[in-house]
Amino acid sequence: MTQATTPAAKAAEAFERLHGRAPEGVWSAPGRVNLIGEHTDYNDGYVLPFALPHRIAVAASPRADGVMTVSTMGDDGGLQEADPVVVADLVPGTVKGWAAYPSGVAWALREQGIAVTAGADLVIAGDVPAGAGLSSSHALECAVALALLGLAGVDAERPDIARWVQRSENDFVGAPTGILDQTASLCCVEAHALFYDVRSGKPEQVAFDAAASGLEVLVIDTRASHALVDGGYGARRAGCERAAEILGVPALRDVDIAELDQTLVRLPEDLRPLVRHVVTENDRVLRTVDLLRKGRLAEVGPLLSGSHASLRDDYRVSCLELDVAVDSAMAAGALGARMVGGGFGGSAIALVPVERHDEVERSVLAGFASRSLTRPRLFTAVPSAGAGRDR
Ligand code: GAF
Repeated sequence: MTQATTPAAKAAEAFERLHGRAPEGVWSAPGRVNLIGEHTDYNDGYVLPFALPHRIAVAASPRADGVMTVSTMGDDGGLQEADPVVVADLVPGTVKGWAAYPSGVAWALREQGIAVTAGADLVIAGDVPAGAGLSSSHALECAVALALLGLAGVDAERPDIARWVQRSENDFVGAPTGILDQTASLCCVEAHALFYDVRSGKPEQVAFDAAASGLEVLVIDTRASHALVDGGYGARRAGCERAAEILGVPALRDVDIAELDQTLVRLPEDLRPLVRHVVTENDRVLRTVDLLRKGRLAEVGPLLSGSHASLRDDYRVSCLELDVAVDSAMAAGALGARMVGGGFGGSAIALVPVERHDEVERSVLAGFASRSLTRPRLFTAVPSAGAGRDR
C-alpha cells in the first residue's frame, strides 16, 4: 500500500482503518495568513488574508443513531478518539478540549435548522501547525462544517457558513473571535488575497503573485504559544465596543481617519490607543489593496511594518518572540514585517526579496538563538485554495 501524503488521503486511510469501510466523502479547509488588517474584523472593518497550502481534512460518513464520533490523527499517525456525543443533546459548555471545535460546529448547524442530528463519524488529519496563529482551529471547524453540510446534502453560501462557524466558536467553544479566519478558510482562492469588507460581507479576490515581483512572504512561526480563549483578546474587543458606544458610532470602522485626533480626545485615555490602531489599520488595508491592484507589491513593506508597530505599541498584542522575528527580518533586508493573527505569540510574516531569503532566515534564527528562544519554524507562504471537497 502506498503511503498517504496529503491530509485528505491520510484522513481517508485512517477512516477506513478505524471504521472498516471507506468514508462517504472527504472535505478539507486551509489555514491562513493575514497580509494586513488585524483586529479590524470585529470592528466591522477590512481584512486581507490568503490561504496557506496547509490544510485540515475531515473524512466523514453519516450515521443513523444520532451519535457523532470524532477521531483525530496525531503527528505520530496514531488516532485520538473523543468521547462520542449525541448531536441533539449538545449544549454549550458540555464538551471540553479539542473536541469542542467539531461538536460546536454540529451544534451551530443544528441551531440553524440543518439536518445533522442523525449523527456522523468523522476522522481528522491535517498539517496546519497548531497554536501557531495560522488558524488551525478555524480550518478544523470549516472542514467539519463542509463535511456535515455535505452529508446533509445542504449547499450554503460560504459567507453564511463562515457566520455559523463563528457562532460555534463564540457561543460553544467560548472564544470571542471575529470572522476573519473562517472567511479566509472558506472564501480564499489560489493565487489571490481576499479583500473582505466585514460590514458589506462581500468577498473580493485580489491577484497576489509575490514571485512575479521577485518577492516572497516568509512565515515565521515563533512557537510561542497563543490562545484566543484567554482574556487579552476579549478585553481588547470589549474596549473597542466601549469606545464605539462613547463615540456614538455603530463600530470603529465609522471613525473618519481625517478626524482621528479630535475623536481621540473624546475618549478615556486607556481607549485611545485601541481606536488609533483600528482606524489606522483599516486605512493601511485600503492602501495595501490599492498597491496590489497597481502591481506595486514592493511598496507594501512599510504598511506591514506600520501595522506591526501599531499592534505592538497601541494595541499591545505583540510579544518578545514576535518583535524579535520582525526586527531581525527587517535588519537582514525584509521590505516589511508584522505579526499576524490575534497576537500574544503565534506567527509573523516578512515580505522578502527572493535573493535575501537565506540572509533573512539566518538573521531570524540568530536573533532567536541569541536570546535563548525556541528555534522558530520558517516557510514561504504561497496563496492557496480555500476549503472544498477532496473526494
Ligand atoms: C484572531 C481572530 F480569530 C480573528 O477573528 C481576528 O480578530 C484576528 O485574531 C485578529 O485580526 O485570529
